[in-house]
Amino acid sequence: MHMSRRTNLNRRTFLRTALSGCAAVAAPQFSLAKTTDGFLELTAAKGQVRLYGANGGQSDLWLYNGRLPGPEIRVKRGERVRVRFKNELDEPSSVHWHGIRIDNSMDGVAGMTQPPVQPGEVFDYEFLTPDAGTYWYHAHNMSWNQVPRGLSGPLIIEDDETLFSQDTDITLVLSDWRLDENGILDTASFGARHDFSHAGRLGNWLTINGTSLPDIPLKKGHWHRVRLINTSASRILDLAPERFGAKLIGLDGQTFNAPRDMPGTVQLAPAQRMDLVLRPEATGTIPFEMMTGRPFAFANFQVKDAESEGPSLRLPPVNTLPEPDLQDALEMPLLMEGGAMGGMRSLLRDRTEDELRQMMQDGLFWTFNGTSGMQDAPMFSAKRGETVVLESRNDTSFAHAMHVHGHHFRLLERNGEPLEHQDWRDTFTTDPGETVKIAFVADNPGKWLIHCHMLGHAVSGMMTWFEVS
Ligand SMILES: [Cu+2]
Repeated sequence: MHMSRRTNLNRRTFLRTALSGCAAVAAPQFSLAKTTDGFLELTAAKGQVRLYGANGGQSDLWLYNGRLPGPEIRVKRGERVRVRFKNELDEPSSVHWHGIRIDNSMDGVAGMTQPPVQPGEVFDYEFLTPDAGTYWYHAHNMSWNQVPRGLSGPLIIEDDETLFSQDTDITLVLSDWRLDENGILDTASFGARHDFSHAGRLGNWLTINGTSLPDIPLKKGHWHRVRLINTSASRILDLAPERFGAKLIGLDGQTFNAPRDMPGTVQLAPAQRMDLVLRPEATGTIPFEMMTGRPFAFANFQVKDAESEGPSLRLPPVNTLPEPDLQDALEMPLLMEGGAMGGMRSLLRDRTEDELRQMMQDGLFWTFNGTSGMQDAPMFSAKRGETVVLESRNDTSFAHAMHVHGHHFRLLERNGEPLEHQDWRDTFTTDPGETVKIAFVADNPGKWLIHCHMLGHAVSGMMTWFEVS
C-alpha cells in the first residue's frame, strides 16, 4: 500500500470539512445556451468560488460558463455534440473530451490535434459519440495549471432508452484542491517542481460538484445510478462502495453485463470514472466516505421517503468495442522511470550526469522508454485495425494513472496475472514496481497521446504519442 505517500489529507482537515458542510449538492445540470446555428456555448473565463464553505474566502478560479464544475453536457448516444468554445482567459486553451472515441481533429490536444485557442478566439467542436456512459471534458493546454484551477465538467452520453429518472441519475464530480491557511486556492504553488517530481499536486480539501460535504438526496426504495468523476490533478481516491450498499456497474464510461459487488476499496484515480447503482432501504443519512486507512465522510446521502416503490433495476446495454486480437498484435513496452525518491538514478544508465542535470533544469523528471516528453517521432505507429499490446512497467517510486487518447483498452494483466475482469478502460493505474498489460485495437486514425493523468507528471516528461494510419 502506498497510501501514506499520496495522502496528506489529515483528520483535522476533514473535521474542518465536517464543520463547514451541510450544503445541499447542486447537480451540475444547468442548461447551456445555444447559438442560433445550434452550438452549445462553453466559455472559459476567470471567476470566483468559495471552496471552503460559506465562511471561507473567494478563490480565484478559471471556470466554464462561470460554474464549478463546468455545466453538464448531456446527449444521447450517437448524437452529434456541437460545442462553441470561447476562450476569455489570458492564455491559450483547448477542450479535450476525455474517453470519447472521437474524430482525431476534435480531440482537443492543443499543439497536436488543433492549434491552441488564443484569448478572445472561438473554436467549434463537433463530434459523434459512439459509446453511452460517463465521460468528462477538461482543458488540454497547460493542463497542470488549467484543470486544477477549475476547467473541467461532466459529459454524459445517455443510453438510447432512459433507464433512470432525472432525480435518480446522479453525477458527482470529485475534486481535490490545495487551499492555503485562509481557505482559498493556493495559486503560488502551481508548477512547483517538488510536486512534479513527487506524487503530483495534491490538495488538502475535497469538493463534490463544487461544494464541501454536500447532502445528496436519495429516494427510499428506488434504484439510483451514481456517476463518479475524479477531476483531481493527482489524487487517487480510495472508495468503498459496499459500505454504502452500492454495486459497481461500470468503469471509465463502459458498463458491465451485471452489477458487481466490490468488497474493500476501489481506486478512483485522476480522470477515471466509476458508475454505481444503489437502492437505499431505509430513510436517514448514509455517509459517502473516502478511505485513508480509516473512513472519512466527504458527502452524505440523505434518504427520503418516496411515495411509491421504484422500478426494478435495469442496466444500460454494454457498448460494442472492437475486440483485440492478441495472437496478431503489435507488442510495445512502456517503461516508466525517473522522479524523486530514488527514481532519477536509473536515468543515468542512458545519459551523463550533466545531461541529467540539464534535463532537471528543463523541468523534466520522468521518462517513457528512456525519452522525456513529446518527441518528433511517435512512440509507435500502428496500422488501422491492428491490435496493440502495451506492457507498462512502473520503475518509479510513485503511482501513475495512464491515459490513452481516442481508444478504450482491455486491462489484461497485473504483474503477469490475468485479471478476473478484463474491463474496458481509458485510464489505468500502476503502483510502484507493477507491470500492467493492456490491449486495444488501434482503429481510430490520427495522432494520439499516451500520458500520465497526474498532470504535473505529464508536463515533466510522462507524455508521448502514437499514430494510427
Ligand atoms: Cu504519473
